[in-house]
Amino acid sequence: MANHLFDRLFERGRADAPVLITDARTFAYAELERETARWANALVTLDVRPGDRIAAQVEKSAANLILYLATIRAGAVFLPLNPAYTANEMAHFIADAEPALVVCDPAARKALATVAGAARIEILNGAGKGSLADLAAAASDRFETVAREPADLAAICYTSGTTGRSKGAMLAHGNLVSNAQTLGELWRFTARDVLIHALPIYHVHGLFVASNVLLMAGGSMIFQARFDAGDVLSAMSRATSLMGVPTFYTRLLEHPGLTREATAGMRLFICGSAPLLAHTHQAFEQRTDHVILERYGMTETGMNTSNPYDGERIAGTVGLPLPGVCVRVRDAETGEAAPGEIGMVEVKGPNVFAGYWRDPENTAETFRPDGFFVTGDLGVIDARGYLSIVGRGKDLIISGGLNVYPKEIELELDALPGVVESAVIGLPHADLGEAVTAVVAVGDKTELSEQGILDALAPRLARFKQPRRVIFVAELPRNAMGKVQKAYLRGQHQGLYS
Ligand code: MLC
Ligand code: AMP
Repeated sequence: MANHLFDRLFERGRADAPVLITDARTFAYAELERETARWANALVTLDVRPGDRIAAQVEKSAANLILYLATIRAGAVFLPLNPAYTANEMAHFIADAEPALVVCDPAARKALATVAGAARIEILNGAGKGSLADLAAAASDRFETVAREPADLAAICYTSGTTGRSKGAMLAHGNLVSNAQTLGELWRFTARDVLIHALPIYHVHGLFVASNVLLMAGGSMIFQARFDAGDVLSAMSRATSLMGVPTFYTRLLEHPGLTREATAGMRLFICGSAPLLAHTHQAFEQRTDHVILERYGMTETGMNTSNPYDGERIAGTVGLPLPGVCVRVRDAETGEAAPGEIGMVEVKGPNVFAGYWRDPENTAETFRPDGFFVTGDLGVIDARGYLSIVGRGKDLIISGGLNVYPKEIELELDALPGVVESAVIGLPHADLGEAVTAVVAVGDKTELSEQGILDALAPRLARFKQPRRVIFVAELPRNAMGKVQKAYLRGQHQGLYS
């Protein structure tokens, strides 16, 4: 079987079978393959060489997916970025990854030009002539896929580090091929499947779990630009499956259209990226008779565990290790934790990434000498082998399935005049799971207001990272070691959004 991710993605799909269904157009596999050839030729015209990084900060669209596939096909490395990032945030990704090309939407071009350095900027689509789409339209629909080995990079996905700056997780062809194949088989995806694809494709969930799995199975995707509960429900009569973050499921439950009848033709609902409350799991089953299948993963590893397809899907757990993936829970003092004991979740397998881009120090720190990757998640394995994620060893907030590292926000807050120091915490939020909340200690004479702080952060941080609320305190609570007691702050303010 082929090693190349691109070859594997196009191995099963029948030439005339639909693969990508958008409001504007349905692409068959053969059409999509030809489009990727055109776009790969366009990239070569722009001097993109194998191994070059191509950064894409664009809204979700068919062209966005085609750019990803064409990048892989041309032997280059795809670097997807949330279109919500500000130019300030983009500056770091571009300086760190040194992409040959930055692809953006027309409205972002001007701001990006101020931070792009030596990188060339191209518009994905639209805004008159001269976009990448125009270049591709004029190019040949034949392209010889550039050979790649399993260890060669296919993508770099940035994931925030504890230092407050994002690190690029290097994902190789072998990582992505093995994870998509394993998941497709485990979840029984076939050419008959139609996935409602409402996730963004700038993260591993929408890009590698959803898109790669469906393509590799020869199935199709109803591609929706963003999640809307009504649109997802409308698509269900034509679909077999949905992948989402917990917010998708809580929002579906709030919609009166979520009924047994509406979901009768669906075979599988999958959830991940953040903890799914057992209550949501049970409420969904009561309303629809479908038992959500929860799985667990992360940018650096792709997926690690999944509840079974046939066996019992247990609410509050993330299931069993995937075939070929070793998962262990380690106690800091005694080594391997016994069943029922909480410890750090560590993983090893063909899914685990090749390290952080140009960051050997952080890479070395997150791997054990025996090759296990330290996830930063705290878990417990029960007697049946099911893993539950019970907390995080890393200081991380997950809001609506998007990760926010408090340190990054704290650095911005601390730089504001009048702020003495700050602590950013996640508080329970019915819609987002956790809501980013700033606790700010200010000096005596400060004139700072909540709105003033939010306004100051707005141009610096993507909207999803901006605090929903700011709480002012005289000073931050600290323990005997002088460490800020975030758990205490979380307890104190846990009802803020209820
Ligand atoms: C958007 N906003 C968010 C937000 N998403 N704020 C906090 N958290 C979020 N996740 C902002 C919007 O800009 C908007 O700003 C306001 O909040 C309300 O917007 P909304 O209309 O409610 O948001 P919506 O566009 O509906 O998006 C919410 C969402 C979306 C949950 C549907 O964020 C989403 O699709 N999340 C999925 C993320 C994902 O794919 N994660 C996987 C990571 S990979 P304003 O200015 O209007 O107030 C990974 C590994 C793994 O974790 O295991 O999978
Ligand atoms: P990311 O860095 O965006 O890839 O996010 C990965 C993190 O999301 C993991 O380390 C976990 O903390 C969290 N996560 C993913 N899936 C789940 C899940 N099913 N339950 C709990 N946490 C999850």
